[in-house]
Amino acid sequence: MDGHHNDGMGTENAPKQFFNLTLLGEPSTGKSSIGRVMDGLSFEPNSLVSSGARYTVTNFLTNDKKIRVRICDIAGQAFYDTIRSNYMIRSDGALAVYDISNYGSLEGTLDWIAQYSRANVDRNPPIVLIGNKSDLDDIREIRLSTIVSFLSRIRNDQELSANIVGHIEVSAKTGAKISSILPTLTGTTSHMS
Ligand SMILES: Nc1nc2c(ncn2[C@@H]2O[C@H](COP(=O)(O)OP(=O)(O)OP(=O)(O)O)[C@@H](O)[C@H]2O)c(=O)[nH]1
Ligand SMILES: [Mg+2]
Repeated sequence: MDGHHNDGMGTENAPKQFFNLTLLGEPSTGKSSIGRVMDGLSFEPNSLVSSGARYTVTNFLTNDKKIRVRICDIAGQAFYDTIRSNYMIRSDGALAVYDISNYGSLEGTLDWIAQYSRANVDRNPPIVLIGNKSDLDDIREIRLSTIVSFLSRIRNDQELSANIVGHIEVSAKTGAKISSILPTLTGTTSHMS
């Protein structure tokens, strides 16, 4: 496991606690790309397939509140469920990422959401559903109406008991809406777009 430290906001008043953010979703949906852009790095068109999990730490300012976020980027191809769950425990919130141009990637988030919710069953942390690659609008396979029914399916699933707090379409490539992610997840703003 490697990582880098981006402490661009000074350390004097930095809170000691981390907000542990977990990135979930099928391979190639853009989890690592979103993580990179949230970290203030530039979009990398030739992103490498992740293996295992990677942690990075970044400071964010949302509504005048400084939060220190530790992002755990899990490889979509982490097939072994037990290993995958180990990366999910003690998480404070998650992004369930799908690709708007790939219908299967939305269905694929279900397993991730179920596994994440089981791993944190005692605390029920918030999850934001993220439709990435909004720049690929001309080849989109997922519309907002699909998301509305998908979300009500999840909310009515007693067994799943997943705490989905919002949905946002973003683009790691253009940077669109990336800055809405944390406010939505931490409850400072709500989003359904
Ligand atoms: N057009 C477009 N391509 C994107 C966007 N985000 C990521 N990609 C591309 O999609 C591919 C996969 O991106 P990654 O960030 O590596 O995806 P990942 O979810 O981390 O994949 P795994 O590590 O295999 O689970 C790469 O070729 C990215 O350049 C986006 O917003 N728009
Ligand atoms: Mg990755």
